[in-house]
Amino acid sequence: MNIATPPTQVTTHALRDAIVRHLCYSFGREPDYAGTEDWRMALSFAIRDHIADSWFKAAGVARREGAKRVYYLSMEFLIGRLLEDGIVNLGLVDQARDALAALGQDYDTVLADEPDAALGNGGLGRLAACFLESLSTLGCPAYGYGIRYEHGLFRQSFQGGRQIEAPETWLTQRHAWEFERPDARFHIGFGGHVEERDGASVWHPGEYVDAEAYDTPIVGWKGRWANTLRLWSAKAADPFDLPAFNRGDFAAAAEPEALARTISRVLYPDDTTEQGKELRLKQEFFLVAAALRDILARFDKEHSDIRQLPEKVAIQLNDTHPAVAGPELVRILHDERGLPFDEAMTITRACLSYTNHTLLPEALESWGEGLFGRLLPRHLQIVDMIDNEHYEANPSRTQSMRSDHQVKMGQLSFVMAHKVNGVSALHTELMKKTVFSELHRLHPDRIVNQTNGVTPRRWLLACNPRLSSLITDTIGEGWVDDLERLRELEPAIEDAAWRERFDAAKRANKADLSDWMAATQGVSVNPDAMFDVQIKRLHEYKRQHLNILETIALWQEIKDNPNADWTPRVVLFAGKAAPGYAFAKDIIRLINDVAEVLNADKTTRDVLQVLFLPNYNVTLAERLIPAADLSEQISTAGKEASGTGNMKFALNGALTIGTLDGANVEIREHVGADNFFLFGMTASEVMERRKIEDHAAQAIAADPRLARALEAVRTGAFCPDEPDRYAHIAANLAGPDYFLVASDFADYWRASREADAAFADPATWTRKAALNTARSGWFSSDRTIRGYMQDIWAARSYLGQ
Ligand code: GPV
Repeated sequence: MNIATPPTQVTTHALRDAIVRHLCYSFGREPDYAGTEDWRMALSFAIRDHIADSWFKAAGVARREGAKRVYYLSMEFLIGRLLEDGIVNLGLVDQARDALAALGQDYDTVLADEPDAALGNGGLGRLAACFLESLSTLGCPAYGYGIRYEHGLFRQSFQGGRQIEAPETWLTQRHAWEFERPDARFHIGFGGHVEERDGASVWHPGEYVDAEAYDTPIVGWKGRWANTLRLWSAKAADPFDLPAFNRGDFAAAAEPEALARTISRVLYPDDTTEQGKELRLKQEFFLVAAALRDILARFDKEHSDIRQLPEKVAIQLNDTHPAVAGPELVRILHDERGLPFDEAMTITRACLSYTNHTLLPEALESWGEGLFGRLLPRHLQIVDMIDNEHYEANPSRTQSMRSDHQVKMGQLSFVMAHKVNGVSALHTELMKKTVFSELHRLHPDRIVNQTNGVTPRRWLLACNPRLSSLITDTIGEGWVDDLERLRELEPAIEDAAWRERFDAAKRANKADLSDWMAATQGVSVNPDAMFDVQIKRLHEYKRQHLNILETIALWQEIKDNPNADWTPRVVLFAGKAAPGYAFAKDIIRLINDVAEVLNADKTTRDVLQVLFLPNYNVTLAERLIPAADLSEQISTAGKEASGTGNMKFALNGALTIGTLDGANVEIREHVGADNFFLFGMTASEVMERRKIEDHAAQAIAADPRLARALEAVRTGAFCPDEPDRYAHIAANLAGPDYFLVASDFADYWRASREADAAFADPATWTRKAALNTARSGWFSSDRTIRGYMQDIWAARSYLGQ
């Protein structure tokens, strides 16, 4: 193996030989008998060898330099496929394509064989994956810590328009990227009791489960650095009950293994809603305890004074899910290592920081003290000590972490962190004014903003090769790891010939998507229509129902006047609803029913089509985003912490129709108000509007279009066999309408018609679209990670060391 070759200089020839060698000797298949999966695995291993070289080198540098490491603790890593990511980052696209062709294999077919690893629900998990890639691109020594779920996010299909959930089984297809680490294995305790001995407390857990590590290398741009994603798998501490087996009770003999494994069995299919299950708290502690043991073992190998921990270790809590890291680290430092409590607190706080990802009250985690104390008796005592210490100086306890017999994880995280960040400018300001107002008054320097970002390697270079080549032809390839250089495109945008090339790239992406939809969904759409796309988790605050209502109203208006000059539109949706979220699932079904009626309507279908694509995941996003013209970012203002899909669309030259919510605000500032279709109430107008008791009724009375669309929903125009199927949705929108769909409808309609008019003028539209690409460079996760490194972690880059 030529491990000395810099990865970017590997020849087609060498890569072909490596593929064949792995096919034969890693997988025991001769080329003539190999199937697509064999070729995919062999190519993956050939690529992985080069990633491993970068990885060893990076780890060596970090060890030699005694580097500070960043540890990103997250219950979710939505990494998607990794093969193309590796090939693109190593600069081996041409070589891989040619090597496979020489072996009689098609590159795209082989890449498409890889399962999409969905160890996350949505934005929060995808952000963690983008961050790992940027940490590697920037050469910042880092580990992601998470759980190796056997089943990731469920697979979605539709039956009669209804969402059907099936278990996802990414591990049953062979997975090329992980290395099992039997030597990195820890006993994790739960339950039991606390013994007081000579003024010290000792936790005696009542049961143990083992955490075993699996490592996946995450390579950065040009293979200059690679970090580790370390996922923990639960195994029985004492796997096999031999006496039971010898008695012939085989089920009892296997039980310890089965029970232990339930901890890493499934990802909770929850997105920003509270999950009050004991197993979830067990999962959270399992991740935290294993990660901290691992972090301290690495620290102890390199350093002798535990007081240096904050100089060498930065731990980021991705939302409150890993918040028990606070009390657990205090427990280790105080109970196990004998530091005074105050000092244990100081060190812990200097290591920890916390990212908040939502203000939705139902999504702020809290645990009943009964459950918490049963599972983690010593931690409950420590939480009370932390709470008392923190509030000694402050008699008001309105934002205490211990009220109503609950443990409030947001408050706990805030108190245990030296920095707390929001994920967009608006969200951070709202954190200061609402959920954390009192804590912010006490600690005015603690809250900082780090607006989210996305990795341009996956979300432009890899997913949109046509646009990427045009950009590189125009300004060179420096933009890939210096995304603000996309600004250098602006002069070219004034050139009509260049705009034609930009247009051709988008048109070809749309044609590819149409072909794919025809082949997989049996629906053919007009690739010259505006592709209007809303893809994200289903949630009332994200307002997919606002979009479908507006689509219904448009359909009604086209029917009234079929010969008018309508701008053709294809309205595309994709996204999963939490299995227990009945209202969100009904919205999916409504959209599917509407699609069926509209797509069959001969008078309107040439200008308006609707499609809900099943099983939204990272791979589908990579297909849809490069082909989008219009990006729907229409959440109720104040509810979407940031959004990251919004950034991916703008970067790929889609125009946003959106509210002043989350990062939309900053996107609009960057791309320019002229290149963004703004509508709707602001966050403060939303709060005022809710005070009007009959706000929905007023809005409906004032807008005949809205009234008519709602009436169609209420009376079953899209489900004549069961006319009252959606009466409850119509009633909700006419009644409480907490998310203010009715109140924002008229302005949304107006903005949508402006988008139609702009799209009807291709020269203007292309200019706006290209300006979105040129001005979205700030939304690179490289910029975000630099912000965390400077303002939160005090971490540095070791590139070139
Ligand atoms: I809390 N988010 C998520 O995907 N899952 C969660 O459990 C929680 C938050 C999302 C927010 O909803 C998005 O606005 C945000 O862009 C994303 O986290 C990343 O910050």
